[in-house]
Amino acid sequence: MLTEINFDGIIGPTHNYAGLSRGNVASASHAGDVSQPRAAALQGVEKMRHNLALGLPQGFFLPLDRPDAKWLDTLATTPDTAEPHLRAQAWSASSMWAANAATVSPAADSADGTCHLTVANLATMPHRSHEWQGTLAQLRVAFADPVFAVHAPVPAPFGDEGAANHMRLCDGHAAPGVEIFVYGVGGGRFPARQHLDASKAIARRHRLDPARTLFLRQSDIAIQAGAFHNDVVAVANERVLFTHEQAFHDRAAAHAEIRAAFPAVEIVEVPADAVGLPDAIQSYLFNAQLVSLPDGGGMGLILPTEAQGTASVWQWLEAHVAGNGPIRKLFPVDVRQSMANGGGPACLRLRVVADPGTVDPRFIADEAKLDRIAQVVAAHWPEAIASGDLASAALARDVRAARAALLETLDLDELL
Ligand code: SUG
Repeated sequence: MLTEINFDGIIGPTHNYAGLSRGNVASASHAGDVSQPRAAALQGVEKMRHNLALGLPQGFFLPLDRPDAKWLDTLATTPDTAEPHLRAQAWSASSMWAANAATVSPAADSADGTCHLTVANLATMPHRSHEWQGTLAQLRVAFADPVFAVHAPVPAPFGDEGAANHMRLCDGHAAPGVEIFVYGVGGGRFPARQHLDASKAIARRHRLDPARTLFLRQSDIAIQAGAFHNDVVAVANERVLFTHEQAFHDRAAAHAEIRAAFPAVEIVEVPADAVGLPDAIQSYLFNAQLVSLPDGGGMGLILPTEAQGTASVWQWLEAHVAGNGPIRKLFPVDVRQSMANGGGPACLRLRVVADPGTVDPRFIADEAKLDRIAQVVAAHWPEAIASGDLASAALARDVRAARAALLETLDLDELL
């Protein structure tokens, strides 16, 4: 049966705070902090456990091999000898944010009836620009069944950040949908990481129907306030678009285009005078998983605990739930370690509409497997990493061994 599966990126043993993402307020403000990779990964496992307990199908992706010696080799250096900024870029555990792994178009949207995945090039940020090779290798294993087509990235310099800038409206996940690509235009203080040419290339490659494909410009105000991806200010699920008033460049025109392409849409808009962009971005209100709960339970919002701690945000949400809006239930989850690098619950997952039986079962989670993952993390992930630790050859060996232990436990050592 076709269903939405959320694949979460398991948080890798090199998780650290190097302040690498310009335009990402959390990453910049936590630069130099001591990270807690073990606690971070366990928070991620708990989130998966939580969603599984709600009855939602859950998968996962593995951390990539870091520090990335192969990438440093292309720069004629090594983890031991690299300059500190390159070393930090090689150590980043940023593949945890699976929403940036790929753009996914379900089979129902494509002219060839195939589920298409294009791995993101993440070309704008050096520390993320070398994720795609490892991610592509993994997607090719997980989605090897011929119901899927896994594509290499669009070429740089056309920046593509994957599903974080892509939304889908539909009458049920298995039905044909309207796909919305949101791009930014550069020139401001912070970079626009999703380029229109990249989005259009993906839509062509995925053989989407132009009448059911929209390209909307993200507002400059949102980018400059720190919304480095659209999923920091908007999220969609089935007929519902949950969005901030200032998410799109031309709000009225964007809403009109959306309504014309998908008349059944229900736009749930949070006005700027109820929740300003700074509160929306700091709390990650929109970087939430908007999910259809099983057995007609309506929609739930899996959001970071920071949203509960932000008065304007929580007031708006409680009023919405009390007022019988489409979001019926709120589920705060603790992903603080990821949040401090700008990654909320929605960043940590990639949505794929598929029959779980067509996915390599090694990537599908159940309670027992999550227990095993948690055990490996507890035994092997470093407790803390300070910025000076990245120069340690011993730590580099330990984190490699930690990842290898996880891959072996999951019978995925072919990806070592
Ligand atoms: O690309 N942070 C990530 C956060 C990605 C969030 N994803 C979505 N919004 N979907 C980024 O900016 C911080 C890394 C550092 O500073 O070490 C980082 O890469």
